[in-house]
Amino acid sequence: MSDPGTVAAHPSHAAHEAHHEELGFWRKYVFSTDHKVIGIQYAVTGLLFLLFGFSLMMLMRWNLAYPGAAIPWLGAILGDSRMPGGTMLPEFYNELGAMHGTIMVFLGVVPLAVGGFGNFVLPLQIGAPDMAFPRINMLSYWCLFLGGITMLASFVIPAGGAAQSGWTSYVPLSDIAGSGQTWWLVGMIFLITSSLLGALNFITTTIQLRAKGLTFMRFPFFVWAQFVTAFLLLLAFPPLEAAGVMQLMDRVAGTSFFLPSGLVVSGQALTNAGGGNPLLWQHLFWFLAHPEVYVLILPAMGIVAEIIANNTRKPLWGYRSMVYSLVFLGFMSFIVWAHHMFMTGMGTAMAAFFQTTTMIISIPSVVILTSLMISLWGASMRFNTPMLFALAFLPMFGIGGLTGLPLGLNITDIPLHDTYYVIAHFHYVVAPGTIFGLMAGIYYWYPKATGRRMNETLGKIHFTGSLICMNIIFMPMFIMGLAGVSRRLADGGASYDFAQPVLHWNVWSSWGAWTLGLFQLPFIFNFFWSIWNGEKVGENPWEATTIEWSAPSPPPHGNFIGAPEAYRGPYEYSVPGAPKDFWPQFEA
Ligand code: HEM
Ligand SMILES: [Cu+2]
Repeated sequence: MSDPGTVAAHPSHAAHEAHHEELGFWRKYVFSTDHKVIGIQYAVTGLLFLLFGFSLMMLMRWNLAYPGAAIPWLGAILGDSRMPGGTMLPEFYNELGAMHGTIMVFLGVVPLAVGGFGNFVLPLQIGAPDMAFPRINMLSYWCLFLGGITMLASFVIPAGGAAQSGWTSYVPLSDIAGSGQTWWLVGMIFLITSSLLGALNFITTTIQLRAKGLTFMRFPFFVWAQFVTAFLLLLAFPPLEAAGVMQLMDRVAGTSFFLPSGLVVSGQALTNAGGGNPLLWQHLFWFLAHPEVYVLILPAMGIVAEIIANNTRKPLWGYRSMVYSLVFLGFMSFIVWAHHMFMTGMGTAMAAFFQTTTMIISIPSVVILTSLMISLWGASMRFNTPMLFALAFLPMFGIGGLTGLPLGLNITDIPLHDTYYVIAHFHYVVAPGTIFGLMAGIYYWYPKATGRRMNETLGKIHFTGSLICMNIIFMPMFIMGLAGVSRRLADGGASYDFAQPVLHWNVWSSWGAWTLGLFQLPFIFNFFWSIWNGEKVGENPWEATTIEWSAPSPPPHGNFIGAPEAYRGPYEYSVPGAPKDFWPQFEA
């Protein structure tokens, strides 16, 4: 950071420097190496993909509520290979289902939660001028971009459309599926590469670029959450990258990593060498995908913790135990994966191991959630939009988490496996859970990114509608699942006799989903409108304590005027005897 006095004394030098720093449009906004621009690129890309994944789901919900009923004008657009006469083919439903899952997880939530919030907020919160490796940061965004383009392209390629084998791409089905699966694999390889590059960058940045005085135990909880998330990405993704390459070779190079001997497809024996093991894919997939669920939830938890501390005007209750829980949870998340595989006949000894670790890993989540709830005790809260989303996160994530326990126990998972109960359970975690956390974060840090606040009235309409609709969508799915209705059925169970008494819930769920779509319109409007018309704010509009609020809004290139320093813990609110009700980390 240059001393302002020096600059004033050498105006010509300053002008010279400014001239060199002047970047053209492309370098400044497109191929930028500034973490804030990259963060916004990630966030906008993530939001667009969330919207796209959401649209796929709204189409699916039509067929689930009204199986076989035609949607006339869409039939004309999507063509006879998908919707002949406007009626959805089951193959097309499978395409929508596989791609909704893939897109929401890998192109929606992860880019927004890790790429967007991690990139924009983390360096600011630790008082760093940028990420440790700005060019690698740019590369990781563009890998994501290529992955996204590949996935999108798979919808329009001539032969067969996008992947249809579920976001889990179980073999042997996916090994012998149409060419969309090859595109899916190539896309995933780009997305995984992007995450690995990002993870390395976050870990190095967090350790190396901390402001003076910012010890680990003075980290805002959000920084901890991103730090642990980065380790999960770094250690869990390589097995899936390897597995993806292996599946690709099975499909295009005649190998049989996952193809058993003597496999008969449509009455004909496959000519590959055989000897492969389908269960190997499940192990490699879930070794990533269980930690991945924490990648989806931890950044949201971090955001919620920041917003709760800020709006209760109190320190987080049990900060240390929250941090220890987070780290413990990170370790444990690598030894629970086979709870997704109780149906594979792993035997009682293995099942006992994995159900025990699964019960143990629920403890740190409970500690974190309970600490956040106790933090609310006795507070005089400010109920602004970020806080409302953060508060709603708690019971929604709670429902998602608690309903997961029966799925973690062998004996109860066997009947519940592959039913709508599972869909309800994990959507409570990722939809009203994670998405609410991310929404809270958008409303909270928007003023830092733009210098303006989003409109509160529109925010509250967005919040109220979303909270009600989310529950109308997902509550009935528990009922349907307990009644035994399977997931991944194009007709939502209509062809099963036993499902008839609960089918009407599909109609509820679908109308809830479409109404939820309508309630996103105030958000989309607000997001753009506020860029120009939102209330102008200064550096610290929420009167917060963490370091990002000492930078100008929006922060300039290099972020801070003078290198920031941390003098105390992150949440010194309502300190007895202090002149204000908050004592920022960055004030001497
Ligand atoms: C409110 C928003 C959402 C709604 C209404 C919704 C609805 C659905 C529906 C109807 C299915 C298909 C179930 C089936 O065919 O059996 C599904 C599957 C899936 N969704 Fe969502 N979803 C939403 C948001 C999300 C989010 C945010 C994520 C992830 C971060 C996500 C991840 C998935 C995954 C991974 C699957 C595949 C499940 C499977 O493999 O069986 N969804 N969703
Ligand atoms: Cu799991």
